[in-house]
Amino acid sequence: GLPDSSLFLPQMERTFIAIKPDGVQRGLVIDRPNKFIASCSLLRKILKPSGYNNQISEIISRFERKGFKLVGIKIMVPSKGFTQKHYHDLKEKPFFNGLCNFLSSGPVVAMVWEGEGVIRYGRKLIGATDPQKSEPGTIRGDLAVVVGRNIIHGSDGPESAKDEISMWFKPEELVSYTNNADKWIYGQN
Ligand code: IDP
Ligand code: MG
Repeated sequence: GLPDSSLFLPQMERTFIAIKPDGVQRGLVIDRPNKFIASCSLLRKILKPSGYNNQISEIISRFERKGFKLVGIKIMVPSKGFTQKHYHDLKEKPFFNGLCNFLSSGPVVAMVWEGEGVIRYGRKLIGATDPQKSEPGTIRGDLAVVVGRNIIHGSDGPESAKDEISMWFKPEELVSYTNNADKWIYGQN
C-alpha cells in the first residue's frame, strides 16, 4: 500500500489527557453521534464493548474540532498506587489522599492527543484548575463546578507530558496516522 505520509513529517508534540471518573459518570464522555467513531476502528473497538457505540465525547469533540489528533485512547480503573504515581508532584498537599482515592474510584478515559502546541493549548481548552475560576467556553468552565470534581486532567508541560504518556500507555498503544484534514489544518503539502 501507500506509505503513511506522517512518516515524512517530524513527530508532532503529544500530551496526556484523562477524563476523570466524574466526567465519565456524568455522561460527558458520550454526547452526540459523531462520524469519527464510525471511521476509527481503534475507537470502535474500545468504546463499543463499554456501550459507548456511535457517540463521542463532548470533551473529545472539543479537542477534535480544534484540529488536534487522537493517537491513543483507553478506558481503565487505575489503582490507588498508580494514581499516587501520576500525582507524585502533589504528595505534600492536604488533598493528595482524597484526590488519589477519587481518581482510582472509577473508570478514567485516558488519551494522548497530538498537534502543534497541544500541551499548552490543551490546558487552555481545559481551563483553570478551579472551575469557579475557569473561563466560560473552557471544558471546566462549561462543565464543572468544584475543584475536587473538575472532570479532566491535562499534562502541564513537556516533561510531565512525556512522563504521563509513558506511564499510561505502552508505545504500541499509540498510533501514528495521517488525517485527511491535516493539510487543511496545517497548510502543509
Ligand atoms: P491541574 O489539574 O489543573 O493541573 P493541579 O494543581 O495539578 O491542577 O492539581 C491536580 C488536581 O488536584 C486538580 O485537577 C484537582 O482535581 C485537584 N486539586 C487541586 N487543588 C485542589 C484543592 O485545593 N482541593 C481539592 N482538590 C484540588
Ligand atoms: Mg496538574
